[in-house]
Amino acid sequence: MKERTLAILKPDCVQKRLTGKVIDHLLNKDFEIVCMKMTHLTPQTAGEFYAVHKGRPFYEELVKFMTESPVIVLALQKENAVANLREVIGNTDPAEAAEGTIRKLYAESKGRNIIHASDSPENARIEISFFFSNKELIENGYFK
Ligand code: 3AN
Repeated sequence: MKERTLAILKPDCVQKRLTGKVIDHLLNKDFEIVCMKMTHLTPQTAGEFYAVHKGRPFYEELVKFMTESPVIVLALQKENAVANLREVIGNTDPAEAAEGTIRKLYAESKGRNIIHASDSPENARIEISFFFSNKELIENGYFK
């Protein structure tokens, strides 16, 4: 089975009306959407999702930012999806991100950096089940 990963189009992506462009970018890189929704995170949900960063200097700012406006959450699949999506999104700091990556193209700073992607297969499983139930996830691929 193809690997799955989780992406979040962050509030800056939604506010700048870039969601279509970013989803198109993901489709052009052969990521298949397994489930997708728009949701407005509460401080509690955002805090829980980013619990690993609790205590770091940017944690409060990160939670505040992630609750500024709705986000779009996507479960994606592809061969080697986790590592591949990290490559496609680029470095956390857009100034360091490679040419052609989503963050290089659209992000303005380390904090407001357009998109989240799971950083390991284990975290991908945890993050997908944080947002979606098994019933919601399409089982097989549909790309022709
Ligand atoms: P990534 O999103 O590339 O996996 P992480 O996991 O190191 O990066 O950080 C999670 C999120 O925390 C980032 N997407 C970014 O929004 C925020 N963040 C990380 N480092 C900083 C920083 N130095 N200043 C502000 N925000 C940061």
